[in-house]
Amino acid sequence: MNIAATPGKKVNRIGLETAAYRGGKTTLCAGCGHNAISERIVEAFFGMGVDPRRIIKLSGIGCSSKSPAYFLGGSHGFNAVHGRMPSVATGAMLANKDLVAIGVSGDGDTGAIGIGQFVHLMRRNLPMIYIVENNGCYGLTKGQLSPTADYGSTLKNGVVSDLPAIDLCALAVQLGASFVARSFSGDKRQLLALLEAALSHRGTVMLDVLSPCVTFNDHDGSTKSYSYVKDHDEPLSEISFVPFFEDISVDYEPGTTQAVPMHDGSMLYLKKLERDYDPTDKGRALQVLQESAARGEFATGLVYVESAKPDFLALLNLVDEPLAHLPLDRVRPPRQALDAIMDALR
Ligand SMILES: Cc1ncc(C[n+]2csc(CCOP(=O)(O)OP(=O)(O)O)c2C)c(N)n1
Ligand code: SF4
Ligand SMILES: [Mg+2]
Repeated sequence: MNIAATPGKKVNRIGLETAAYRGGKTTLCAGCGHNAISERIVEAFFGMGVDPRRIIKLSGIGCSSKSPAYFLGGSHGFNAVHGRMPSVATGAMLANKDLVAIGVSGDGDTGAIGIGQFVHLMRRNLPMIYIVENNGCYGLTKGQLSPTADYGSTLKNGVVSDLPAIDLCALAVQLGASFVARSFSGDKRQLLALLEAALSHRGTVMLDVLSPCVTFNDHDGSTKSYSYVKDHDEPLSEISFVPFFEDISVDYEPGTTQAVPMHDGSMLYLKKLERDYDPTDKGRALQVLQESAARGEFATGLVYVESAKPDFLALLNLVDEPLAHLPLDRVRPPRQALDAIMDALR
């Protein structure tokens, strides 16, 4: 893909225009929340000036998992088997730790068939952005209830969800993800700020985005419809993001605004809303998620962050050069070394 900028067009800090961050034309339904998320991904990667050739897009199976085809057309991509994207992401990052990984999954892909893989990804804190486009149903297979469907909510045909919902944010916080956030596909400002901050974080970013399915789950009995989410969105704070390459000094009142330094030197400013919320307090994060869910509300914004936590690749103590770039003689023990091992076992 040619990513050279057209003269006269607005370019980002690495000289690329927005077109270099777009993908193919969407084939999802008009009005699907997933399309709005793809648009914010394009904006965030353009705004942060990430080189598309360094990015790997990953996904599983579902309408949500189709969406990487609609952004970052010049990046690497891997559309994995249903629920198995975390293993592929782990392998890709182990092979080339210089990549920027963004995974897009669905509430079915993550919360049902992929829950085992999800759990281990969260506890490993692999450096990647993991987005769940959460519509409370299996959109691609015509709208069956997914494990994030709220207890008591209904399908269009009246079938009631009679099991408790899995809260993927609570699970991620509890298991060790170092950046956990929830947003809504219809909240452009909050979602963009979270995506930009996600690109500045080193570790697993789990971003649960409520993303209504207009075709199968946008009716009155649903708690993942546009109108329900709009009416029950409880932002934890108002988020402003200042990237490391912009020299902006922000006036903020300590006490009402919390400044969160990011791994790359960017800053996140969180203006506290109704409650006194501190996203570095794990216990409080879990408590707030539980309390808001019990009220039938969605706490949105940055739920939990632990900037200094070592990521999985740091724990493995890999050499600086990406493994995929090492010549064979540096990754394969010489014959003499293998012979010595065999002799020692005789
Ligand atoms: C191994 C396997 N089992 C089941 C399916 C059928 N299937 C395809 S997508 C899907 C669920 C998708 O739901 P979700 O991840 O929430 O994505 P959405 O379409 O809602 O965005 C299922 C069960 C499959 N493709 N492969
Ligand atoms: S079926 Fe639902 S989830 Fe799938 S593209 Fe259409 S609106 Fe989106
Ligand atoms: Mg879904």
